[in-house]
Amino acid sequence: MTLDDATLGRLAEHLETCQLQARDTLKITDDYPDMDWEDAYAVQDRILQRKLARGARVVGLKCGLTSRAKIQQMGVTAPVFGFLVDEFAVAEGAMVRTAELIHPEVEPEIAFVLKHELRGPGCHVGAALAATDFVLPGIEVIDSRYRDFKFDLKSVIADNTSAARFVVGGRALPAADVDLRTCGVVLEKNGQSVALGAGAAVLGHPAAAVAALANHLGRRGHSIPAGSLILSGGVTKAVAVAPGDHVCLRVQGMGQVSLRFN
Ligand code: 0L1
Ligand code: MG
Repeated sequence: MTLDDATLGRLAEHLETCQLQARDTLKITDDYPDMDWEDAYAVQDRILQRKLARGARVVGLKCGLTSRAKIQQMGVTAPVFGFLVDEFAVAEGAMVRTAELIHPEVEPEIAFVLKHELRGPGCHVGAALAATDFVLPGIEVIDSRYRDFKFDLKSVIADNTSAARFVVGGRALPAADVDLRTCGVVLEKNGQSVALGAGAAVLGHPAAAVAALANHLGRRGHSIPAGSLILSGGVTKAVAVAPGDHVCLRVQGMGQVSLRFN
């Protein structure tokens, strides 16, 4: 750690205020170039503590930057992990208010719900699948608090990996009933297909992202609790949305889930 407690708290307050007020900012490493990975996750933890203190509930976890498309789009090198709280959750087919967001983009994801706790290090695809109760389609709405989505990995980790809204829905399937590597994913905006992919785009198998999350938490003395919902990361690049847009994600064998924006 290179940052003291007061600085971590100040950065968390700054980034969370930007999120709540839909205001953008410059990346925080501009002012704190020596910030390390621990500092970055510590800022994220403090944002979570602020939300919990106001009565928020953790409803899940997320993996980000887990596909080549996303890594290339953002010019970064490694997966990142964040939290999902109830204020981010949107009902299937519901309206998302873009006035509450800075520059929202949507990502097609495969969501996992665990029936058993998953604890790393040492987790692999098999362990993640064995711990999975079911999988279902999910759309994540990301909204980096950084101006023009210009950031580095540490800044984006501190900003809770751009988490803003998400929806899950469609048809929940036992993981054993679907080949998550070859299942096709089609993201439509206003009735036109705008991004296509297959599950294998996510680290070779979306369950590998869940295992990576368990290993990340395990290194910090935590685990993924039974019952957790996990977004495994965008299968394709993210797609910008604007008021009036309707977005629908279809995942092979798992039906569809949609969102509208006003
Ligand atoms: O969920 C994600 O893949 C996003 C991670 C953060 C980077 C971004 O804002 O694109
Ligand atoms: Mg995502």
